[in-house]
This record gives sequence, C-alpha cells and structure tokens, in this order.
Amino acid sequence: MAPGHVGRSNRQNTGFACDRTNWESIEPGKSNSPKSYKLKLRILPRPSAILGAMPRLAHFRAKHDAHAVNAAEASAAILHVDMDAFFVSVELLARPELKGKPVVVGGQPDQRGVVTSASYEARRFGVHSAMPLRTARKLCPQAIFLDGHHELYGQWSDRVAAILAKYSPIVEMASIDEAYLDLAGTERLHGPPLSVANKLLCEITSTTSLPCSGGLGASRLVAKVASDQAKPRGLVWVPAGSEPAFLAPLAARRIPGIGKVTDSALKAFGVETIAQLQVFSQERLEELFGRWGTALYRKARGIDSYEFFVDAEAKSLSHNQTFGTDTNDPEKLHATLSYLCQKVGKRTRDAGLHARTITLTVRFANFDTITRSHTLAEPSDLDSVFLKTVLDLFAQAWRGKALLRLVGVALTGFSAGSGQLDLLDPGRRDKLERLARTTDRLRDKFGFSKLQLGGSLSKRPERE
Ligand code: TTP
Ligand code: MG
Ligand code: MG
Repeated sequence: MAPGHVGRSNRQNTGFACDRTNWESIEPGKSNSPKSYKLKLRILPRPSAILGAMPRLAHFRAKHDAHAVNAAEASAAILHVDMDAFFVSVELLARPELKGKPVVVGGQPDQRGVVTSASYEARRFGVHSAMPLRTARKLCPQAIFLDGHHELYGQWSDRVAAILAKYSPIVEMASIDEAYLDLAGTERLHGPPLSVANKLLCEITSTTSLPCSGGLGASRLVAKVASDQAKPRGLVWVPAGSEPAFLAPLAARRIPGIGKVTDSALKAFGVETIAQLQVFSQERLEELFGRWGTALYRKARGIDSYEFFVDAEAKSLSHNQTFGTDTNDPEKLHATLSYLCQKVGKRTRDAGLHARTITLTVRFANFDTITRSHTLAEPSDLDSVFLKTVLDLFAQAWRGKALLRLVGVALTGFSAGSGQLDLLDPGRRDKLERLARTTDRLRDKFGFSKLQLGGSLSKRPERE
C-alpha cells in the first residue's frame, strides 16, 4: 500500500501517514448520518529507496509492470478495527448522561473483581483493564462503577461484525471488540483502502453510536499497533515501506506478543523503544532469544509472518465468517466452511503445528449460538481432515432451515510434528501434503483469497 491510494499523483513513496482523523462523536438521537472529518497527514521519513521499501512481491512486479504494483500494494491492505472502551461504550448507550465521565465496568468497587473496561476519562486517573476494582476506586473515587452485561456486548459485537462484513469478504473477529479485515481486492467495489477505512468507521459510529478506531497497514501487526495509536476515535494509516519508521519511537511493549517477560529481558539489554530493538541484528537477537529472536527481529520491522507461531501459546486458532445477510443456503454455508477450514489449515501449517480438536460455531439469526467440537484420533494439519469433521459437526448442528448469521471454525490441542497422516494411505497422504505445500506457497505469493480450492470455489462462499 502506498500513498497512491490517496491520489495517483502521489504515487512516489513519500510516506504519508494519516494520523488521528478524529471524526466527531455522534450523539445518539441527534444525527444518524456519518459526519465528514479531517485527515491529518503526518509525514514520515522517506524510505531510502522506493523499491527497497516495498514488500517482496511488489518489488518483483515493479520491474515488470507498474499496474501490477498497484495490485500488489492493494493485496496488502489490512485494516484493524477496535472499539473504544467497548463495554463502557455499550453501557453508555442506555445511560447517555454518563458520557464524558469516568466510568468503570466490572462491578462495584467494594467487590473483589477487576476492571474490565474503563472510559478514557477514567484512564486519565490511571485506571485500566484488569486492575482490581478497589485500586480503581482509590485512583478515581468519583468514578461511576457499573456491572457488566455480557450478553449485550455479544449482541453489539455481532452488529459491528455485520457492518464489517459489508466491506470485505474476509473478516476475522480477533476478540469481542476487534477485527482484522483484508481489504485486498475490494478496491473496485468500495474504493481505495484508506477511504474504505474511513467509510467503515463512520458507518459503525453512525449506525451503532459506538466509538471505534482503525489502523491500516500492510501487515496485521502494523494494523493492530496503528489502531492502538489511533485511539480514541482515530484512524492511522501506515503506508508500505514506512513500517520501521512508524514503529521506531514506540515502546517495545507496544508490539503484539511482547509481554512483561520479553519486555524486561529487553530492558536488561538497554532496549526500551522499538528503534533500539531495530539496531540489533537478526543473528544477535537469535543468539539472545533463540527462535523468538527471529520473530522479534521481524516484528520490530512490522513483519508478521511468524505471528501465529510465536503466539502459539494462545492455544487456539479460529476464523469466523459473519454473513452480510443471514443465510440458509446450504451451498453457501458449505463453501464458507470449506474456506474457513482452508484458512485455519494454512495458519496451522505456517506455524508448523498440528491440531487435535476442531470446534464449529454456528450463530443463528436471533443470536443464539451453539458450538460443537470433535477431537481427532491423531492431530492433523490438513484442510480436508478439518473440513470433513466440520461438515459432520455442521450436519448435527443445523437442520437445514434456520437462517444463520455466522459460522466459525476453531482449532485447539496443538502439537508440533506429524499426526493424522499416518492414518491415511501413503499415496493419498503424499498427494494431500503436496497440495497443501503448493497452495500455501502460491498463497504466500499472491495472497490467500487469490487461490480457492474445491468446495469453496464452486459453491461461492460469501466473498468477492
Ligand atoms: P479492549 O479492546 O482491550 O479494551 P477496550 O475496548 O475497553 O478499550 P480500548 O479503547 O483500549 O480498546 O477490550 C475489549 C473489551 O474486552 C473491553 O471493553 C472489556 C473486555 N476486556 C475484559 O473483560 N478484560 C480485560 O482484561 C480486557 C483487556 C478487556
Ligand atoms: Mg477495544
Ligand atoms: Mg480489543
């Protein structure tokens, strides 16, 4: 992605970053139309050379065909959306008089619980999530403490997910209030990624009255850090090539995956900021941290291909699809499940892992949600194995009539090394392994959605 998305005449890589768009808050009941807002552009240091700063595929294509570079840039447009103070914001829908006040969700301050969400006004007093409620009261005695309503948060999360689904066929809800959208290939339909991001955030706020922020970048890592920087009510765009400059001034801890332990290990080497981490060679980081050092080297530059591997302790990997319109079309549902299995399968293989337990999630139009799991006799990393299980589970969970708003596939029970293959006959095993390797290579090169297999192609899941 390059400034070309703002205007073709800007195509040279000058490295603009759109910072803090700060669209106005929309008062519930006052107006339902998205308001326009200003883009504040921050100029980042110019990358040393245009080609050197491009992702590898763009670099390769640039030598041949300028038009193809646009496609390559577009193919790396990831938007991370995260709702601002989500639980608090949902509570404020019913109690608008608390707007602008320090509000804490999690329970009453004399209870033993912790803060789940704090309004930005409460954060000024040092209150934050996971802090004991009693500590929050000490820091901010005037704060208003509210109990949580989890079912409600789930419903609002689904409403936001349904809006996101209108903008991209590939939406991964990473948690109750955040999602990654792959905007690759949506340009013809919706326009350049930056304006899609803008429209999308405005639509969320105008439709739900819930504030949110976004980060747009060429990798998930950069998009996530960018949305964090944008908060509250902001949008930060990091053009391809400016990732190291964007990350440099931030604390090392801002990198997803760097927790307390790594942070204090880095501090012991005098590393507080990402700029200081960027000084270390890959070899040195590997000497100090082993395989994690390789990941740190890449993360400091905004590259996230090892993201899942190093975060494998997360223990679960899932992809969901919220349909733009609720559906009971069996072909579409099967195609979507096939697609989701391919997504989780690829990430499992990228991480060098095998999964043992497969969980299907089915959410009905009325938000009722059921999950069904199956544990394999031997772990596997093959899409076809996951799909067979998922379709069996789906046949139990859905009787073919009810409208569905979401389906999801999750894997758990990971182990390294080989698994299920031993149960297959050697010819079929080789064929499946070769197929998986080839499709993974092509997808690494051209983007996941450029290559569709079998069921997900012929039956058209909810995508382009
Ligand atoms: P976050 O997106 O991490 O936090 P947030 O939305 O409250 O604030 P921000 O503007 O910084 O994004 O988490 C989303 C919701 O998940 C949050 O509103 C409450 C819940 N949550 C917990 O229950 N416990 C936690 O420790 C955290 C971090 C979040
Ligand atoms: Mg949030
Ligand atoms: Mg979040």
